[in-house]
Amino acid sequence: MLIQKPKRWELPDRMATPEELFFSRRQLVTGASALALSLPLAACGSKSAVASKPVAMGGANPTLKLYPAKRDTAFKLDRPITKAQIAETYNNYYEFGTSKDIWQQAQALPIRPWEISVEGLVEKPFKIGADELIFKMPLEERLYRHRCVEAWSMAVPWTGFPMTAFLALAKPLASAKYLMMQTFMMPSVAPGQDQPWYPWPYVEGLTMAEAANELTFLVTGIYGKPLPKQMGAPLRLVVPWKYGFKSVKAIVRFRFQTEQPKTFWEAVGPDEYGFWANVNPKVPHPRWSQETERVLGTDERVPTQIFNGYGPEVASLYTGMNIGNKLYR
Ligand SMILES: Nc1nc2c(c(=O)[nH]1)N[C@H]1C(S)=C(S)[C@@H](COP(=O)(O)O)O[C@H]1N2
Ligand SMILES: [Mo]
Repeated sequence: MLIQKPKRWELPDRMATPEELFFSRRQLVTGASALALSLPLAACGSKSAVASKPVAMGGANPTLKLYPAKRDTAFKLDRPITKAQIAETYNNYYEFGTSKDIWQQAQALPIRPWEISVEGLVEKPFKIGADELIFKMPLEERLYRHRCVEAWSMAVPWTGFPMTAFLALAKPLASAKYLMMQTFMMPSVAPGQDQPWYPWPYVEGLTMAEAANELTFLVTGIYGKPLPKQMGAPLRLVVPWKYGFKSVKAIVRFRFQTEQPKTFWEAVGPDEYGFWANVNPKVPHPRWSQETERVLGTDERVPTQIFNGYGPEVASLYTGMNIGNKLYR
């Protein structure tokens, strides 16, 4: 490969971590005290305090026998699969801290039992245990690319079930326009949630047409095994044509509604992170280019593709929609 001279926009990830910069900027603007400014840093640095908490083991995993699930060979990659050891130790999960190194902290999350609420505009609202849901759903393995808005990427074998299978169970009404998905709220185990300047709990959303797209996947596993906690166990969303922040982890609530959900990152920085967040190399983030991406586990940068390469499957979702650049932010 070509060794490129770093360009101005080729920020290391720690510089590209959007929200850190966003908050320090905002605090400067509002003239907050040095103490307030030090709080996010202290939270990142308090690893030892977090690590000393007991790790919640939960019960045995009754879904273990479902893995590995059969691979659906329709989903192909243009690059090697990222090594498990790399993908499983380089994570974004702000509930457990703002660094990429939170995989140990995330083990504190108790994931059994785990109740999921299905509510809003559905035939009949219900609650269901994650294990029970997983047993009802048709598990398969899919190879997908993942592109974070911070300009790094990976390619991994997710195990999960199509959102369409979940929709068939949830039975949304025709009046539903959006699907809102929400992460757990448990500040006692997730120290990030003690940081009141974030709009916890983490919320994401899709239009019903996006939710019903064949690529939209609810993930329960990776690398032929149940999902590790740091990657969003017991259940997360994966929408591979959108920036990674759309792929909300550890879901406890699905709500069908008429209003567009106010998402976590939109609430934090509306000029930088929007509802649509479709991958587009031509629309730069306000603070860096999106034209290339660093492939985890390599020294390579590769060109970023429109819709992360999934245009044939999803571009038609957006034709005729007058949402301009917001489509890509
Ligand atoms: N609840 C929750 N979900 C989340 C996040 C988060 O901080 N909290 N980070 C998002 C971002 S920015 C990315 S890139 C992916 C990272 O998924 P991974 O750690 O499995 O690679 O999760 C997304 N889902
Ligand atoms: Mo991300």
